[in-house]
Amino acid sequence: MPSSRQRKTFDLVIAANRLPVDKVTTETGQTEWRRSPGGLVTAMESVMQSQPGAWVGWPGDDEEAPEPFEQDGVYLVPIQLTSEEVRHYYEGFSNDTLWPIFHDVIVPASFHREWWSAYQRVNQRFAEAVAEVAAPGARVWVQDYQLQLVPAAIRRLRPDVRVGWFNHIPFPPVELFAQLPWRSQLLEGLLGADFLGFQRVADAQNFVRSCRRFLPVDTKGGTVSLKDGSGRRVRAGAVPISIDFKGLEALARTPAVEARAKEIRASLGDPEILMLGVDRLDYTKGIRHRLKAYEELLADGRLGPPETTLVQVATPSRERVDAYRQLREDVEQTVGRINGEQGQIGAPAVHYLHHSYPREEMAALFRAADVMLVTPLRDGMNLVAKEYVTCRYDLGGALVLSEFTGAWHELHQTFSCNPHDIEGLKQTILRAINTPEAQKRRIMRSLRRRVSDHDVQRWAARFLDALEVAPARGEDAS
Ligand code: ADQ
Repeated sequence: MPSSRQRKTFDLVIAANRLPVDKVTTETGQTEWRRSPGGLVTAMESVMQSQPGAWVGWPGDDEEAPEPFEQDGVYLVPIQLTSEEVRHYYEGFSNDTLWPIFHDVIVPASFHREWWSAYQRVNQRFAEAVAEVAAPGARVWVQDYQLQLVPAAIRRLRPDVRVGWFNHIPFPPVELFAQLPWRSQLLEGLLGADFLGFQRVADAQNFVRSCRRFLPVDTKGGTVSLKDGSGRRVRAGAVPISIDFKGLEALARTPAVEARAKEIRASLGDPEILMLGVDRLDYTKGIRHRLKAYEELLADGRLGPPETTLVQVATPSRERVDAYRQLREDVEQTVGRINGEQGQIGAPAVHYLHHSYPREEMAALFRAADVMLVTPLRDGMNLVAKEYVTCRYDLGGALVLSEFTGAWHELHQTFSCNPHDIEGLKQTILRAINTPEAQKRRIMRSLRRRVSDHDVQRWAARFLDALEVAPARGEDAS
């Protein structure tokens, strides 16, 4: 309800772990907020053009959060977290409990009751902030696994609003979800929503199966009917996320990006085959498997520098979580070994870059690469795959894509791989190199058609449409 501070209210409210801005300190020591360039921000821009909206999120540090402020037409509502909450809610429960369980337990999950307490507390804080800025009957769109208790908490505070939730990561099979000591509470939290969106049909099905197994509900297709006397029905469905196809393609076509792509190839010694990997440094992304396959191809003499080289860009990520520190050590050791054994003076076998880059540089890298290696062991979608094909308006290049990504379900005409099968992955890489150009161009054309028809603007519109038509109280959902 509106507070005594008379906050503004909005018909559309986004709640996401992070605000869509980063805090930067200028040369004069002043604090400024700069728009962070994620896909979600672009998607929301398209929605918020027609109506103003609010965005509730964490500014990304443990400093005192500022009062709500407006930037680029969006009303930003910062949620303050203490350093202990950052450790327990964010690094702990979100990234060391939920993330592994939702990604096939590639590394073991840690369970700590104090992390769970912090998760509950922070989720409640998000819900209260949403309740304050939502206009009567507003649509609230909650994002991702960090905020699974928010839908029910909002419903308790504001039964008049319509709540949607979108899961950017996979939803695990019942057998893995079952490990969570707080599985029922998480499901109950989600069932506060009217519509729950997932990347794949299989993710929505996994969610519905978990509801059936752990809660007293009825399910039919993608609809969960609550038996708590409310008569509520909640709908779960697949709405795969995408990217800003037009915006990125336009950037890739600029002369500056074209020139930079040529410059990159030249500075790598104009190799015949430039392979590229671009990932957050995360154990889900299959970087170790990719490097192993590449190392074996070099050792077998099937590939080698200077004719072939691999650029691996690995964005720093979650460096205070042990599994991520370990991964970084492993990857850097492997890169060192490959270069030590297979590199030549002036021609390393792997160029490893542990940095974040501006969008222009990423587009230039995509334009430069002959083979894009996207080999996750599990990934909700993987936007890098879609970005690569978007930048290849020349129909050049080849995408090697893991079956375990959401993207594969849309782009399966590509060079598919199972990254656990190192021998198979090696063969797929060679196939991506050796397939005749005409055939590769046909493949690239069909991949691009898919992404251009299903861009991020369409994703946001589809989600909001699904939220609109999701069954209301007591309605027949079949
Ligand atoms: P992520 O796991 O972060 O996202 P991804 O979908 O690949 O994975 O998105 C990463 C984004 O970061 C891409 O836009 C990419 O271009 C960018 N990026 C990567 N390295 C970069 C670098 N060094 N410099 C600059 N930019 C870089 C989660 C889920 C995914 C899901 C998305 C969206 O894990 O499965 O696709 O959310 O829902």
